[in-house]
Amino acid sequence: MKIAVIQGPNLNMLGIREQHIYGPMTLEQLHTQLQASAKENNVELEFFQSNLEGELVDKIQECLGTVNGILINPAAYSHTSIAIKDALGAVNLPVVEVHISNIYKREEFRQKSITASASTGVITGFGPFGYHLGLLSLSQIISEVQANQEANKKANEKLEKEQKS
Ligand code: CA2
Repeated sequence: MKIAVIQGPNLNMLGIREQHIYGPMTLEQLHTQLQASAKENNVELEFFQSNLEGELVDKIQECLGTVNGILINPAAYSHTSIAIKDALGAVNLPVVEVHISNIYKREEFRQKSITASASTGVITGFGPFGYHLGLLSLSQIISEVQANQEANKKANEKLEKEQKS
């Protein structure tokens, strides 16, 4: 199973500024930790961070046919980007949106996520641990999707055999 971890604008600044909001962990440290727990669960991760909306859209489009799910923190674009919401909808993959801070406890403009409606679920306010929760839930969802696809395939094969005989 392969998952893309996509990080939006300014997340490359984690641990460097605004530690009172986002904590002391750098993005590199977070990715190293995430990689370790993914490895334990036989999940392959691919990491991507960009400050540019179009690059994030391109990356999401690339996920079609290359990964089984997307773990994304669209950061400030969560509150503004119809382009990212549409890209997430277009690839039609399981998506978990993560926010380090609790966006509902913050300024009014952060309390609405446009991208969230294209996600399977949202995790917000658990700090960097939210990425681990996101990974766990996403791998569970992907396993369920794969099991359903397998069951459908078998049922169709059975039906075809029955129709032929
Ligand atoms: O809580 C989150 O994860 C956010 O997605 C983080 C975004 C913010 O715009 C969202 O409203 C909530 C900000 C990303 C990190 O921004 C930094 C800015 C300066 C220093 C460190 C991080």
